[in-house]
Formats: sequence, structure tokens, C-alpha cells
Amino acid sequence: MNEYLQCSPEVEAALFEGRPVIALESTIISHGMPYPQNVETALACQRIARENGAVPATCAILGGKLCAGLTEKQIDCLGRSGLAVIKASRRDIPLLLAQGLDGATTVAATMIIAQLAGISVFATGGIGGVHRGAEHTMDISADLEELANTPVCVVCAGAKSILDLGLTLEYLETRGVPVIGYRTNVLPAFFTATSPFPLQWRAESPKEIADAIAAAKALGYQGGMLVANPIPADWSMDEAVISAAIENALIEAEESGISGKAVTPFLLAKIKDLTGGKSLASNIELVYNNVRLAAQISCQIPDSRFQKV
Ligand code: PSU
Ligand code: MN
Repeated sequence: MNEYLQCSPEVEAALFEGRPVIALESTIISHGMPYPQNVETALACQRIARENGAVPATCAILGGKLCAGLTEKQIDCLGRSGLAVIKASRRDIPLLLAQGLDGATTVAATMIIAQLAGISVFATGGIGGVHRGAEHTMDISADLEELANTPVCVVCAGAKSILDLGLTLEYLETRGVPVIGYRTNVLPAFFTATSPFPLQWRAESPKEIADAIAAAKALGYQGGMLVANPIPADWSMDEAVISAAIENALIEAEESGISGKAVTPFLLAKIKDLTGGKSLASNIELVYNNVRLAAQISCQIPDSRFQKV
């Protein structure tokens, strides 16, 4: 095993025995939600994974180690620390490891840990993508490149329209990433189930997705896969309310000169304030929905391991 990788005993045993394991990220804990809802949500995700037959491997960088499987205490610590923890994407990993630091892992960094550990399915809320105005800012999330290069299947609720959804799909197409709508023909827009952007592929069951993962694995495919799972109807937000909140948050970000990796956390917090907390409740439910689906997919993969590195 890689000297920097540290799987919890439970995750280690499950992987060794070929039992289903799913990865969960930690930027969503430290930077995506306020305390204490972030910790409650992260712990509930672990419960939901187990109820659906998968061992949860919440990932983070702690003391310079790539950790897969955290204790409640470690999750609580990440949640309390909030923005004080470094938001860690691919570019940050070598430095955090060399200096023995902590980092809350984004989708990209969590995919890297998952692949090293041999975990092939990962549940999150929303992925990073091509930001609106990227033609000027070049702000394109490293999550997209990771999906192109790392063989992990990421289950998300689409992407927020703080991003340019059309360009995000174009980028994924260019980089050869399959995007599969789960019981939908269009890319979900995170807080709402639909968007004007059609998808090429649709799956009706977790088994269909597991079969696609198995085929990619058999080919030794380099890249990952994205499953877009729409927010459940009961939790979907009003289109006009959420669009107005996003527009206002984008204006505030621009006026405050927010840039780089601070953009997404800033927008998320603003949107929550502007919707009186409604967006947070929806956000939490869509994550649970994704954890459920990811666990069900992992249970359909005969040997849920990608090749160990
Ligand atoms: N989108 C959300 N919630 C999140 C994130 C994105 O709706 O919490 C987080 C994820 O961890 C994602 C990261 O991987 O932000 C992307 O950040 P950036 O755009 O800086 O790459
Ligand atoms: Mn960015």
C-alpha cells in the first residue's frame, strides 16, 4: 500500500474482502455547509451508505496522510474548523503531504484517494465545472480533468447554475467522460431536477451503471464516469427563487473581488443566506439521495475494486 495512504480498519477490511465501499468527500463538510449541519450531514451520509449495503469511506487529508474512512471525531473536527481547513484539490496534495498538513478534499482530490485505495464509486453533492465567464477568468474546476483521468464513478446531482452547465458538458464530452442521467434525459441543475441540457445516456437502474463501470474497468479505461441524479421532487427548489439567489450571489462575488478556490464556498454561503436556509435543506437531501444511489451501484459491482496502485 502507498506510504501516504491510510485506510480505516473498517474500510481496509471491506476492500480486502471485496465488499462494497463508497467514497465521500470532505470539502462539502468544511467549505460547503455551516456547522453543525455539516457534521450531522456527513454522519448521516455514513449511516445511509451502511443502510444501503456499502461501507462509507469519508476522505480527507489529515496530518499529511490520505485518509479513507474517518472517525466521528475526525469528521467533527473538520466540520468545526470550517474554512480554516485548507480546501484541497489535486494541485495541493504533494505539499500537504510533504508538510504533514490537513486538507478537506474536493471531488478531484477525493477521486485520487479513492483510486489509490481501490474504491470505484463516490457520492457527492455537486461537482465543480466551467464557471460562468470562464472565457475571461479561465476558472474551470480541476474536478473535470480528474473525471477525465481517474477511474472513479462520481454520483452527483448535476451542477449548480453558478456554473455554465452547457460548457461544463462540452468540456466533459471533449475529455471523454461518460455522463449518465439517472432516470433523466437532461443534466439536473442541483437545486432543480431539470435544465435545458440534454444528456447522451440514461440509466434506469443501479445495475446498468455498475455494468458500465465493469466494462470501463475491463478495458483499462483511464477516466472516470459521472452519474447525474436529480434532486427528489419533494426537495426541488422553485426555479425563480433559486435563479434569483444565484444571480445575486454572483454579483456579490464579483463586487467583493472573490476569485480562485474561494468562489464556490462564497457562492454557496450567499445562496443559503439569500434563500433563508432553504437551499441548505435541499442540498442535504440531494446528497443523501446520491449516497443511496452510489451505495446501490457499489452493491452491483461484483468486485467493487479497481486495480490497486
Ligand atoms: N459544488 C457544490 N458544493 C460543493 C462543491 C461544489 O455544490 O461543496 C465543492 C466540491 O468539493 C467540489 C469543489 O469538488 O467545491 C469544487 O471547487 P473548485 O470549483 O474550486 O474546483
Ligand atoms: Mn476554480
